[in-house]
Amino acid sequence: MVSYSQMTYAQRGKQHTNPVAQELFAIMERKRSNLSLAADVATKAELLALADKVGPYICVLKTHIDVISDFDADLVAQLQVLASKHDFLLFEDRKFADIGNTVKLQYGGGIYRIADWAHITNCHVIPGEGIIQGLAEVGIPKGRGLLLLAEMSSKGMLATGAYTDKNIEMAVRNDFVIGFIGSRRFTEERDLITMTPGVGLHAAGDALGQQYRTPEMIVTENGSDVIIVGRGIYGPGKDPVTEAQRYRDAGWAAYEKRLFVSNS
Ligand code: 6AU
Repeated sequence: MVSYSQMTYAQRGKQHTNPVAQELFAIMERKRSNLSLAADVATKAELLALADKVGPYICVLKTHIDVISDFDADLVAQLQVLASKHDFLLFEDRKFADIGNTVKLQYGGGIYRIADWAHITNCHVIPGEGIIQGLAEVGIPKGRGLLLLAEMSSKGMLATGAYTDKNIEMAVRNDFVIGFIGSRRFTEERDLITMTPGVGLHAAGDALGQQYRTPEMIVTENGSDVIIVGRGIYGPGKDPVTEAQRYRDAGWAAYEKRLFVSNS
């Protein structure tokens, strides 16, 4: 059997059944980019400026919308305009972690109305499978997709072993789940996309437990599909456009190397 990591993103998009996954693979192929920007900035103006500058080089813009000090509905409208202009998806990194009934309210309502605009969001499965079912009730009618946090990138993280395995089992049997946050390809049972944070070309980590690995380790060796990069692109003294191009090229080269190595 051919592993999903031996197939091109275009091939995987054509045979996927989830609309968000289809669109993501198509964007990756069109833009030759498996780079997601983690845009962890503090204001609306900074977020919009960064998304507009880096937009041409990414397949996914990842937000933490609750850290924006002057959030308003217009920010979402403008992010949607930028997503169409530059051809990327919106991923709200909300990390839901409550019972099904509560996450339904958090995902669909409140100030942020995440399900109305975020193509992708993510959750911990610590409460059990009801969290996926609650989010799916809101997200499926809107054509959204969910990632499970099967692992984390930080030092001492507790998502390992049997807990990671449970994530995989739940992902396989829930169509709303399009993949994982984690460090590697997790299963061949169906085509689940792995997105990996903790990516850096130079730094080893930060003072608060973040750990970085290179695109080659993550995409070529571990079979992950999307690299998520934040401070490596917009950190102090960096030019975001230059760095985004660098990470886009490194991520794509790592993917092409994976195809070459696994098919030869
Ligand atoms: O590249 P950085 O370290 O500046 O940013 C990494 C981004 C941050 C984190 O909230 C997020 O990735 N993240 C996640 C996600 C995406 O869910 C999981 C994880 O295990 N580690 C991690 O850093 O926005």
